Amino acid sequence: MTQTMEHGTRTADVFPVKGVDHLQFLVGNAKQAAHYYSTAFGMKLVAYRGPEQGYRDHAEYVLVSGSARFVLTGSVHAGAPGADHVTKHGDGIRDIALEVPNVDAAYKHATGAGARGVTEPYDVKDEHGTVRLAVIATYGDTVHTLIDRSGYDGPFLPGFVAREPIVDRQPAIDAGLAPKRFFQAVDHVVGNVELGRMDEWVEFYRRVMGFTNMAEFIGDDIATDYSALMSKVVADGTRKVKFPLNEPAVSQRKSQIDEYLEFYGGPGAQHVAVATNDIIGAVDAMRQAGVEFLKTPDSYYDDPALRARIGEVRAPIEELKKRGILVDRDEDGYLLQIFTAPVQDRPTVFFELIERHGSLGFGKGNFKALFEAIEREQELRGNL
Ligand code: TYF
Ligand code: FE
Repeated sequence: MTQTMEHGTRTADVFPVKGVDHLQFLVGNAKQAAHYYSTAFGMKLVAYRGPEQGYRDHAEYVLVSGSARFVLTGSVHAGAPGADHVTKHGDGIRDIALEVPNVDAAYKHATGAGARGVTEPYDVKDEHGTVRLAVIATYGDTVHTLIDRSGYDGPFLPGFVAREPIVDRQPAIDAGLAPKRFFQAVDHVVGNVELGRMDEWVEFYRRVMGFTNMAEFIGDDIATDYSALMSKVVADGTRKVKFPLNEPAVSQRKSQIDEYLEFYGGPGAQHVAVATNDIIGAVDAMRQAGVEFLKTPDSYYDDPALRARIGEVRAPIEELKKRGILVDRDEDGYLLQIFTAPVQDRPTVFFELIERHGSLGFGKGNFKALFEAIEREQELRGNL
């Protein structure tokens, strides 16, 4: 097979990926986090492993919503591996695991292209079959586990046991207020890296995974005007896996990315966008369950330029305005999006709900309104 590695050329097949397999959150209290993602995010607990399974160090809860899978890992004793990650970063995302068709080939390509290998390919087995895994490092203390689960049909990974949902009734669903699932997939995962390092990480994903730059980016022009950040998006050839990468920009105000880097203690995953097909129902249900969303000022919706640009969308603007849902349109279609406040004590990880109608973008037209909303919160925290 010939591999084309020239800049800007799609590096066909050097690192095929099937999608994001799961996101692993290392947290201070996985039992309570599992409750939060069940009740507030409408996710379903499906698998567990812990001391009861002879797994001595951690309790791990696997929650799903459609194809989105979160693994919440907490230490069950002092000095367990990973406990230092929580001490340093607070609750955060350690692993953005990717499902690949061939772990050995992916690991060999990645490490050959300069990625740091964390764990060489190995098998784990139980009565449900065999899974092959390997781990490579990315920005900060974040890693990508590479997984081939084609030989396995159990609840998550060998060693995990099936678990019943924590809550079997969702009040908002019963009341007809919310969709059965608030979201069904991970749309993108954003990384924050240090000042001046964004292009290196874009290059890392190009070299290591054959990912290419998507057109959407936040450059110098936007950065100096209001965003205080720069951003580029890399994606695999199928556009299933999308990783925007942010770095702080030098500006008069302290960048929201600097705030993250300071409070997280270095680079890490900043936000997870989850794809929904009912953003209105999802926001209502999540808000009712106590999730805080960023406030969008009424002026956003009353701006005639915005109204003209976005045209007709599937819900009346009044319905979006009531909830603070943002709209953006490009040549391919439109999208609806909204952002939560940080979901832990530190101003670090947050979520985005995104409902796409054709648009493959990230809400470029909303950057100004969004970053102003983020900065208002940053100011309230005394970090601007
Ligand atoms: O993923 C994105 O690019 C959008 C916009 O700190 C965005 O969700 C970019 C940077 C940021 C917050 C949101
Ligand atoms: Fe996003």
